[in-house]
This record gives sequence, C-alpha cells and structure tokens, in this order.
Amino acid sequence: MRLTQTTRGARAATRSRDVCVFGPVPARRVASVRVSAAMAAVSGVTVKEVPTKPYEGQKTGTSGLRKKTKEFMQPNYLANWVQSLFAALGDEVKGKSLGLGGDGRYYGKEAAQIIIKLAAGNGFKRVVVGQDALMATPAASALIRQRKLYGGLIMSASHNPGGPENDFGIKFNYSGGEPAPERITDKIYGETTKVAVLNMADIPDVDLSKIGVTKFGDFEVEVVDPVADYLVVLKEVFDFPMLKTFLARKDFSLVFDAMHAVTGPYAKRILVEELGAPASCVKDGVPSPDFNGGHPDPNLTYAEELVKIMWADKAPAFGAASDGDGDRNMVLGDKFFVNPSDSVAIIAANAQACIPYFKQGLKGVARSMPTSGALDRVAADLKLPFFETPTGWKFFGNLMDAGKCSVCGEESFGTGGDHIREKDGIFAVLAWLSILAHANKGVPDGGKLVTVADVATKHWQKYGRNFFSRYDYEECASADADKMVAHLRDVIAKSKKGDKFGEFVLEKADDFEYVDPIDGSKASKQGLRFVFSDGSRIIFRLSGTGSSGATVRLYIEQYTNDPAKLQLDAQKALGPIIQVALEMSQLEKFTGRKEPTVIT
Ligand code: VG1
Ligand code: CO
Repeated sequence: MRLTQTTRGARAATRSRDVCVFGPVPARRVASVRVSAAMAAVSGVTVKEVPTKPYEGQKTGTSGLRKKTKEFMQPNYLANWVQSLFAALGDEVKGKSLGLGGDGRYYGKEAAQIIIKLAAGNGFKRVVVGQDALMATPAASALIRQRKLYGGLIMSASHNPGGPENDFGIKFNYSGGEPAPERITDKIYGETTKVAVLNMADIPDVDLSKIGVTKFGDFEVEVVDPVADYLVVLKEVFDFPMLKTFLARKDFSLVFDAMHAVTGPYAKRILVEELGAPASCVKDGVPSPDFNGGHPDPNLTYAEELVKIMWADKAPAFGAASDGDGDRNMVLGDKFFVNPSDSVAIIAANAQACIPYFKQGLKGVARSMPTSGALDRVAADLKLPFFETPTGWKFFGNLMDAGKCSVCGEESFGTGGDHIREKDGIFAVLAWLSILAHANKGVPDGGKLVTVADVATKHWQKYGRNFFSRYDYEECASADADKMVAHLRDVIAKSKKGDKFGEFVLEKADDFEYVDPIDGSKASKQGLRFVFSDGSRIIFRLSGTGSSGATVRLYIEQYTNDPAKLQLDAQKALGPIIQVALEMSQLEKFTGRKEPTVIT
C-alpha cells in the first residue's frame, strides 16, 4: 500500500538526514570542480563535474515542483532537481532533443541558461527553447509532439503568483507531451535525496532573444517562435476560416484577459492576427515577470477586472481569461459565468457537430474526481466510455494514448482534448467560439444572437444542472489541516450507508483510489468523498500545488432537473449542503477559518 504524501515525505526526509547534510553547499566544503574531457557527453563540449549536496523537500506535487522563488534561487537548487531528473531518465537521454520554455515569470531566463548547460552536460544533443524562454504549457506539449522531442521542461508555477517574493516552478513532460507520471516523479525525488554531482557543460549563456540556432560542438540550441508549432496543431483542430467569419459579426464582441501572463502573445497571434478580432480585445497581453503584481488564476475572484467588464451595462458577448502558463481558462458570457465542470460537459456534447477534429465523434471522455458529474450525463447520453481520474492532468495521458479519451476536464478551470496532452486554455476558448458560431449559423448579423447563457441553459434543459462550487482555504497551518483530514477519515470509518447528514442520506464515503485502466498503476488517498443518495457530493482534498502551508479544498455538488431551479444562483442552491460539509468536517474548529479565501 502507498504511504500518504506526508508520511512518505517525512520518511524520506528522515532517511536522507542520516546520510547527508541538506542545504546549499558551504563554499569551503565544495571540492574543486573537475573538468574532464572523458566526460564530454556530446562531442566538442567540455563538461564540468560540479559537486553539490541535496536539498530537502524537492518533491513533485500535483504538477511539478513549486516553491518560493527565493528557494529556487539558492545555489544549485534548480540544478539539483534537473540533474536528478536526468539521472532518473538515465542513458536514454543521450543524443536526444529537449524542449524548454516557461510562463515568463521572474527567474525564468536565468533558469533556462542553467537547464541548457545541464542538458548539454548530460548528453542531450539539442535544446529547442521558446524565444525569451517563453512557452505556454499547452504550446510546450504541442512542441514536444510536433517535433518528436524526447520531452520538455516547463518553467512555471502556473496559476501561483510570481516574482522574487512569490513562486517559481518546474515540471517535466514526456515524449507524448504529457506531464511525467508518478513512477518518474517518484524516481526524481529519490535522486534529489542523493544528488552529489552536477554535469554542467562549459558553454556560455545563449542569447534567447533571437530566433535561430547556436552550436557548441555537436550540441545545439534552437530558439523558436513559441506560438508557431502550437498554432499548426490548433489549425488541425478548429475551422479557422469559419471562426474568422463568425468573429467578423457586428453583433459579436469578445475580450480575452491574459492576466499579464504568457497567453498575451498567443491571443494576439491567434485571435487578432489569424482570426481578425480587434487588437483591443486582448487585455493585459504583455507577459510580466510578476504578472503585474497579480494572481494569474482565471476565476471570479482573481480575474476581477474581466468580471467587471463582463458585468457592465454594455458587456461584450464573450469573455475569457487564462492563467500564468496558459493551460487554464475561464469562459464568461454577458453577465454569465460558465462553471468549468459545465464547460467540459458542454464542449463534449457539442464537439462532434462544431469542431472538425472531433467530427468522427469522441472516443471517450474523462474528468477528475472532484469535477461535477455534468460530463457523466453527456457520456451516458452519447454512450461514450467515461473515466474518473484523480486530480491533476497526468492521469489523462494514458487514456488518450490508448485512444480511450478525446475530451477531458477539471473543475479547476482546466479543459482539454487529445490534440495535445495538457489542458489548454486557448483550446477551450476556440471550442466555445466554435459552439457559438455553430449555434448562430442561421441567425442574421444583428438578429437575436444565441449567447453563452443560451447555450448553457439549453444544455441544462436537456441534461439537468449539476450545481457545483469549490471553497479554498489557502495557507492554513499544515498540522491543522492534517488534523481535520484525520477527523474526516474517522467520520468515514464510522459512517455507513443510510446515515443522515442534515437532509442528505449517505450512499457511500471513501478515500478516492484510482487504478489506471491502461497500466494498472494505483493512486491512493486522492480525496475524501461523501456521496449521497440523490447524487450530491461533498469532497475534501489538500492541494498539491501550494508552496507554503496547506490549502484545504472543499468541493460541493448537487444535481437538479427541476426546470424551476435551473437558473438558481449556485451559492444559494448549494447553501444547505455547504452547511453540512462545514459541520461534518468541523473546519472552523480545526483551521480557525470562518470564510474561504476563494470561492469558485
Ligand atoms: C490544482 C488543481 C488541479 C490542477 C492543478 C494544476 O491542483 O486542483 O485540478 O490540475 O492545480 O493546475 P491542487 O493539487 O492544488 O488541487 V495548474 O494550471 O496550476 O498547472
Ligand atoms: Co496552469
């Protein structure tokens, strides 16, 4: 049986403490750097063996390693993790090509230079890097697939804020463009506890501002346009000429909020240059190292400027935002919020009719466990294979590679298709525009435009509505959160089918476990869930992407097919079940929190 994250981490730490000193290497203890020609991993490149010591806690979370930028900037901190990754991958990296890019956050450019030297020093023959070290996460996935790279490194802490006082992150994606599975991330962690030598190529920094190839012996660095390969893939998925015609309608307008993060250049190129939208539709489109001091997380709390625009008197017909690295999306209509769990269901229901890439029909659909069951209903209706995976994108890759899943999504503003192996913010935007274009085919310009709200309402009328909300309690004390989880495990152990929680009758309560249907790997302790007889659910999880403290996530879902209730405000509809969740968890008692930090 797997150990929980906490015990696993604690045990590894204890074990490691026995054998090594953690932290940056004090200067006096650094043995002199050995330069050895025999070490030349690639012909014509000299490699220095730089001694190092392990750092504690370099454990990959839900999506890569995320820490405070200052931690990452400690001597050899990033290099240790990257060297450990290459050690985990072993000899098969020799002579291969590596993709590289990031979301433009603070420390990305310096990090790219370190990674290039380590790649050359460990036998890669080529690094393909986005200009200015930029590359949105979905674009990195596309780049890896298009150019058949061995894999790629993405320098991003995604939706976490950036800058010297905030977060930095790194993650590795494999040759299919998918986030490294747990068998690799566990191996990397093992290597970080014993890393002793960094193999650094003795080459100068590379100018990443200019597109082109720089050679050092047989090693080369190719700086590429970070949008180009991704755009090729998107053009294979969507009908660009049809979208262009739709965007030219006078009764349609849109705004895309890049939140000062990486999708600015993508939105300008795709929405403006390719699809003809006015340049003014891209808001905050210049990537900034600290996201202009903001929190690049596209939800109703952090994308408040976009929310203001979409709830103004004369609002655009369509609004969207994306996160730091461009894999999340929020879709809004005129005074209308599309819940991400509904969004993936609506995209799945309309994909075949509206998106050329899916015109043969979908192979199957998948959602993460906490995501609402709206997608389940579409799968049942279309008789599609359906999968429920743990939180995090890495679990979808196997299903897609096996041809069992075409569209998938998470409640956390993640939506994607099997055109790549990452969630894809721009994909979701183009999918919605395709659905709107299709719905408005017979509507003359200036007639009664079928809106985002109309599309969602029509969907609810057919399938019913899964009200959904997530409460986040950020930066709680880890010990408090752990106690609450222990208490909830106790509640689960003591409860049985038929027990009443408020007005809700328990069907089952468990700790979600997933056995991958393709490779049989097992992921345990993936969220505590209470499922009730009417299909309502309460789920608790601790976040695996934070960089300090613990974030408690509470997910609540309730279904209705009563026509009179379809348009209810979600918070109002969910009021009673939220109370039940707060009482059963005694959240306030354990964490001291009266209110969540973010409600989505
Ligand atoms: C969160 C979300 C999860 C998502 C992950 C990465 O993880 O819940 O659905 O896949 O972030 O998204 P957690 O462990 O904090 O709940 V991103 O855009 O930050 O790469
Ligand atoms: Co992201």
